[in-house]
Amino acid sequence: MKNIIKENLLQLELMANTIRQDIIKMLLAAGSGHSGGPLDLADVFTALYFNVLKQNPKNPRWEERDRLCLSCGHVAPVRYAAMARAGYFSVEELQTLRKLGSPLQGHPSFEFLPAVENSSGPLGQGTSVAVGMALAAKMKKEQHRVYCVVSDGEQQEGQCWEAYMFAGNRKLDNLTFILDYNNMQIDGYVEDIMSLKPIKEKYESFNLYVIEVDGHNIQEIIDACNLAKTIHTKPTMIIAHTIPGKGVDFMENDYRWHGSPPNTQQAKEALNQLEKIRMNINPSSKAGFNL
Ligand SMILES: Cc1ncc(C[n+]2csc(CCOP(=O)(O)OP(=O)(O)O)c2C)c(N)n1
Ligand SMILES: [Mg+2]
Repeated sequence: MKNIIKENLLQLELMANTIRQDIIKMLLAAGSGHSGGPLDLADVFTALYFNVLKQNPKNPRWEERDRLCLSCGHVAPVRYAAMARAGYFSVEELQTLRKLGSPLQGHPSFEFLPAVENSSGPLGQGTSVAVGMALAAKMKKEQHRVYCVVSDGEQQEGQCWEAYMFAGNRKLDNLTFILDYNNMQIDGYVEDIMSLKPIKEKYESFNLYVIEVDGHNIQEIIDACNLAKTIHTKPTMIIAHTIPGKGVDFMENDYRWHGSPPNTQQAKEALNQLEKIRMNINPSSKAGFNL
């Protein structure tokens, strides 16, 4: 696959870092919410919103847009931060996360923010919504693609497998799932609670085309999304191997950060660490932040 220009890749890596910083600030302001999953999905959402998706942030319901469903709704902060940075709404609005009446509900609400495509929170449901959208596009001979981000703990929901079975059966090759394979769920490690292995073979037996990527390598994520467009007669599942809490050492690989926000001191430390990472990506790009 063709490499995207190195400078562009650098910009995307900086964007993922900015989104991680946004997530920390949002969670601090909200005083509740999920840290681990959103932080690890920053690279996936950067790839989607800043390279992959056909979209128009100023006209979010543009008919020809690609649809991005989020099935594991609790990781909403990463989607909101990516949307704000892409121009769907102001970055300042991120501070209203989880506030009464805000478009940025704790779990995405189509009613409050139609640009999210689907309301989600109950795990599993988004997979069926995405399959329905992909089927509808086929029936109407529309050219847009449907993307759906799912999580590994979510794979324990039977509904996911009904959706995959249907998608494979109907050869929905306009549909790409991305799995956040971070080995973390609400109260422990997926491997200990209910292993998904052998996950690649499971998906393949449901007639999905499977690609495995390093979920923190933006180039690999983009390449996989492009490869999926060339696969005919099968939906694609991109397994993104990720580290929960990515970028903040005391949050990484610790399931207690699944559903906890940082306090002020932890947020300061997290932002310091992320700022150091930013300086390593590009020393002349200091973001600056205030708490
Ligand atoms: C149907 C349903 N059952 C239970 C829950 C409660 N719940 C919310 S997140 C979560 C853990 C899911 O694992 P994963 O999405 O992999 O967690 P993460 O990687 O974000 O820590 C659970 C059980 C839910 N939202 N929906
Ligand atoms: Mg998980």
